[in-house]
Amino acid sequence: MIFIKFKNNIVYTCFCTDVIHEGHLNLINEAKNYGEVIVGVLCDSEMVKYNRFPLKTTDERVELVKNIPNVSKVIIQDNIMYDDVVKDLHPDYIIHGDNWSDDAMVAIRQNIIDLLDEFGGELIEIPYTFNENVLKIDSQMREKLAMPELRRARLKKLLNLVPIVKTIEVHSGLTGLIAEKTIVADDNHIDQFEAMWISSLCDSTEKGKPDIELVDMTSRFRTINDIMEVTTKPIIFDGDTGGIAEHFVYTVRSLERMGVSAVIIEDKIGLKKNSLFGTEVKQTQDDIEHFCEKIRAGKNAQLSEDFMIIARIESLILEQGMDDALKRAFAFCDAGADGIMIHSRRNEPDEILEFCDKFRQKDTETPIVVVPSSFNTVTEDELIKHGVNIVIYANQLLRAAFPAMQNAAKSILKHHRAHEIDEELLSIKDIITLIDEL
Ligand code: SPV
Ligand code: MG
Repeated sequence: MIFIKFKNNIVYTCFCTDVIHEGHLNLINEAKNYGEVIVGVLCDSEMVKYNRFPLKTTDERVELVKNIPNVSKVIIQDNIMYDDVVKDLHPDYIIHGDNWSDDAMVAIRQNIIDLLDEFGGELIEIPYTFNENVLKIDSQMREKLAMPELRRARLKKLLNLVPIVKTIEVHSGLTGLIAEKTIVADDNHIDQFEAMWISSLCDSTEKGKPDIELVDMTSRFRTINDIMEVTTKPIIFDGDTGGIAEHFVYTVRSLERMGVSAVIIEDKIGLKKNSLFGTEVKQTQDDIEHFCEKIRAGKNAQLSEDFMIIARIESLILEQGMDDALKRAFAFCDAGADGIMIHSRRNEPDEILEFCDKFRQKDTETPIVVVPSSFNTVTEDELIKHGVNIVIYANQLLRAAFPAMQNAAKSILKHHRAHEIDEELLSIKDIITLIDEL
């Protein structure tokens, strides 16, 4: 191919990587044939939405790119979509590998094409370098993200990076994969979950057991391990009441060692029942000082800086009133809690939002966690406005699976064959290729 190189042509490409491999070098080599090469480094908060959590800081990633021969300038790209970049730089060319494999990539490609149509310029797509070395580097990056030390620290980092940490319930390797890989993309929006919740309700239900702390810790840790084996996102563990303080300290150590980022314990005592029963069943709230002792014991036992113990307040669930909820929140923070979870089973979010507003009047820092299972009309934007930092979608994957499975079982029984249900099911091809092999 013959290139006519115009000195002032600008060629732009964006990197969202922690390692420069031969694929990137090929791309720059090709780019330099078209003009002056400017590289964008995607900022951390957008990396999280689109790709995966960066292992290096933005500055380190900028430095990495600066050192590539033929790169004349490095900028930080603040949005995964190219609108600002194209308006600011007016690149004559945008160059990209041809690996537009998933919905997110397809949306980005369309965004680039639309912008270049409007502002002038051309998209150059070069064959993506898929060789053993590049694939190995990619899988090493994934493995690193799953290492306990790195995974554990990621929840605290996310709290400073995204407006609200979107957390989805997982109860198995398979649901872990859904949390890890599900991504939505449209014209100007790409998103994915940032963290995973290991719910006591779903972990118990999955085993056909009631949610009364009957599934013991050894079994719950196995669930964690199954999920950890196939994911990299941070984990928030539902620790129920935490048990007695003398046991809770061991739980804290084990969770830390495994790489879990946070445990949430609720201020109930005696036989714990699921909060969504509210006052329909007998449930007893712990007294403030006794629960504070448990928090303190956990914080003393903790060895790493980044593990979080989050105190869950059941006052609204047990109809003890707003003042009681707030009094407990401040006491639990004083005892060392790293966050507060406030729960409600009302259909409207009013009391939760009132709590958040009142809590934030006195405490602007401590992360607030909410679980909008009953008050599910509330949006993430509303929660952000009221100072919420983590939203947990606590049981939706399990609730989605149950009716779908029941429906399939009924259809087979009814028709005495599996043909009628088949088109509602994942195809055989998809199921046998769903799990990546090493
Ligand atoms: C869970 O998911 O197990 C929870 C949240 O604790 S709730 O079921 O709403 O109590
Ligand atoms: Mg629970």
